[in-house]
Amino acid sequence: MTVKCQGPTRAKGSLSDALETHPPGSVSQKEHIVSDEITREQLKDEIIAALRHSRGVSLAEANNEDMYVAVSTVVRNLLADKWIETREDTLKGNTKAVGYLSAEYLLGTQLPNAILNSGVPQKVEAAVKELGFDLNAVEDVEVEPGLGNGGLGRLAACFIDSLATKAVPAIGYGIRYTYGIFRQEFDKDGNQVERPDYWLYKGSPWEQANYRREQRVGMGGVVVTTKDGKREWKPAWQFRAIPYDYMVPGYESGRVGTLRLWSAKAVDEFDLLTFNRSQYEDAVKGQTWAESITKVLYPEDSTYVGKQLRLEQQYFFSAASLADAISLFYPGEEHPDMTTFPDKITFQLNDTHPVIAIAELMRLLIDKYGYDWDTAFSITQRTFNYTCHTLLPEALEVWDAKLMGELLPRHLEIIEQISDWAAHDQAKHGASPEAIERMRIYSNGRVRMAYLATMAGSHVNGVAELHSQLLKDITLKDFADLYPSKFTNVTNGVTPRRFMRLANPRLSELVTKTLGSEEWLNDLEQLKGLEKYADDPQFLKKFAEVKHQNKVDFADWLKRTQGVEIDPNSMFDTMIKRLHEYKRQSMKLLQVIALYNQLKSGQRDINTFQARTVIFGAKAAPGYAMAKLTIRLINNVARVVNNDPALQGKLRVVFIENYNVTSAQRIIPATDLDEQISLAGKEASGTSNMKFAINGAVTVGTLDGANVEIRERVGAENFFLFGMKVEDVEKLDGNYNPRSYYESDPDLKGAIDAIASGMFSYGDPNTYKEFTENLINKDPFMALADFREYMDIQDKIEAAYQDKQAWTRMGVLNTANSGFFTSDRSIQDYLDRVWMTGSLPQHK
Ligand code: 26W
Repeated sequence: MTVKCQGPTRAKGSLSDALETHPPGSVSQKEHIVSDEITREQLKDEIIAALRHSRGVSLAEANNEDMYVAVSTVVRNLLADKWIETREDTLKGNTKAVGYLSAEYLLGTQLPNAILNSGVPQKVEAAVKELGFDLNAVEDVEVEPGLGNGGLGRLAACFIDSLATKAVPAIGYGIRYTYGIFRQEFDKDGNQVERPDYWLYKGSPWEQANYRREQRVGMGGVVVTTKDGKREWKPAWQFRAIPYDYMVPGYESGRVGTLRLWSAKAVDEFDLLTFNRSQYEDAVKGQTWAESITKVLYPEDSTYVGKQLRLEQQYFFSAASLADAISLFYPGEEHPDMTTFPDKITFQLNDTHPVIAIAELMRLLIDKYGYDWDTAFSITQRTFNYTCHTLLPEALEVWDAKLMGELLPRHLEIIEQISDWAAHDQAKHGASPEAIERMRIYSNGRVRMAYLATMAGSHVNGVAELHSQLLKDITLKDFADLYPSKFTNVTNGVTPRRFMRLANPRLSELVTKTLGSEEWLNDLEQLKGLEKYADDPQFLKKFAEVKHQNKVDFADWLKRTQGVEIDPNSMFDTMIKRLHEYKRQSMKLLQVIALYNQLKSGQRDINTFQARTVIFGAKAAPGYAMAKLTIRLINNVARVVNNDPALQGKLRVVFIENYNVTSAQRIIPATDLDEQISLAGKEASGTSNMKFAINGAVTVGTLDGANVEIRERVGAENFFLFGMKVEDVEKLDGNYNPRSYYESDPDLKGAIDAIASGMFSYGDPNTYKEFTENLINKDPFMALADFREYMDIQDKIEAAYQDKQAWTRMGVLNTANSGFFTSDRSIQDYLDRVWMTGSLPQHK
């Protein structure tokens, strides 16, 4: 019995006229991927068949794991037709497609999202129920693919969801790491312990190895000059690049996009000759070496590590993706007309990690397809766009030319030529010799990937207005002065399907009831319609009830998963993000310890104190010592504070173990106050801030990244602002004496002295010496300078929280005015400002 999916309706009108009337990104009419005619009976039959055929078990024998695979298989099959149709449309090339190149995708669990975007969530849930299973328990079986570190990886996942939902012809390209971001455990002393994340332990029903599209990627070797004077690269090693395809179902667009993740394998897996010479290990050396390329994700998320394997990973997926795109749009053509390539597909470089793709396309155009340098370069420039996600100098990738020359000798040659071309072009545009020197892509044995992307691409964008401005004013100033129209901004966004509809069904239901339809889910600005209910006591009551029930759920989950008790009637004050000094988890900790000291000393009355639960979630890069010491301190402050009877449980600190997308989906809907307290000018954008605002939490934050735009849109009166602005930081930079703040602020001194006294280390004064010394003597991100204002704003917050209705009103106005922060709007901005602009931006 085949389930009929909505036939290829668009077959009638050609894609072009469809797109004429519906420019890219505008979905004509709502279209479910799976036809509504499907019945629960049909779904039940399909699931039972999948249990028998793909799991070899009867319904009676089946457990949640069997059901997870069976339901996943059935939903995949329901999406298959639209997947094939979408792919065909994408390749018709009537409209330019988008290739999103990202070394990271933090996807989160797939089954709930696929069921939602299939368009028949209720029927699937009912079918599973009638088969005697609880869909939530079945969904909990799934291990999320942790193929990313943090913001950048999750943004890529939100973007491919929005590309499919807005029916933009697109392909996401990345790496299928066998081991994703490490699983974090805390040992008995509260230290972070990294465990391997073998997420493919039981395979994944969501990936499909697509051997027909495997590619070959070379590395190492030498470059020779052919008899006709051409340069030719002779790689020493060849690797198989196996694409694993993932469905990316759009929401109500009737489209299913593709995420193609590359996995490395040896060309000849096994060297029998060596084996027969009983050198067994050597016989498989090739295989293990090859597979090591895509074995594990680098767990650094803002500190560049110039390791060869990292460059191998970057080149491997960039080269495989380019070869795949060319063979997709010029199937079987030996001599494709590559001058049309930039009109068929435009590539977005997700930070500098895939920028080597620029040199790879130049190599293909010159060495393989025989184009002259200038033609090759203009094609390349029109093909690539670069998004920068950071402001930290230590996060900018600068490769050692020697290392790059050994692995990619031909690419280094080409980059040297681009570097010379750039210097020449900059001189032509009136740059001073000093500026040209500063802008050098390749000099002193170093290759600056951000500069290569800026000069060899057509657009450069930051990820929030403040960030994009700082890129033009500081990080890439010389380039912005010369090529102003190359620079633009696209403020980040998040998908409301996962971070509202799936994470917060209660709020989603209230919003749908109040607005009268679910259209807000792919037109999030409609949330504005809630504004008029901000003073409606009934609505406020329901809104507060939703938040409270979410807090009860979260408390249950925390009890179940970590055995920790928290009080849903306390204020849930959350800080979830990677552990990094610029994000200033340390300042949050100092505030908690100061509170503790004040409550212990009676300086603050425990009886009137607003009960508060401080929730942390954060992984630290394994090599980042200060970050790991901070994690240990947070866990030990929690141990002391939570077990101090004097506090009557009114101040509790919780550290969520192994913070990831799944736990974010549980914490965010349950949060009252969200902490976005980075030093102004350091957080490029932030995206958790957007997720919290959409889910009705109120933010305490600095004027940094997208906090600025969130505050502008939700209203200054619904945002707790504190701290130095970028210009204050610049003024203080260079003559900052943190010790003076330590000595002049008793709360601050008390908190730091408590740490140094051994209060959180069983009396040992040395455990956190590095931490306290670093703060008092260096404090690179000025936590001490912003501490007082932070303490004061927290007092205002405590007072504000007393008035539940007023607080709820602020939550409603955050939700109502956060429609802008949908990733659908970000994608539309990329379409308008970067991808569909057709021509190269004209320079003066
Ligand atoms: C080379 C090591 C490395 C690895 C990852 C350097 C930098 C990165 C990422 C760019 C770091 C990252 O995730 N940046 C975050 O990107 C988010 C999405 O744009 C922003 O919202 C965050 O502010 C930014 O820190």
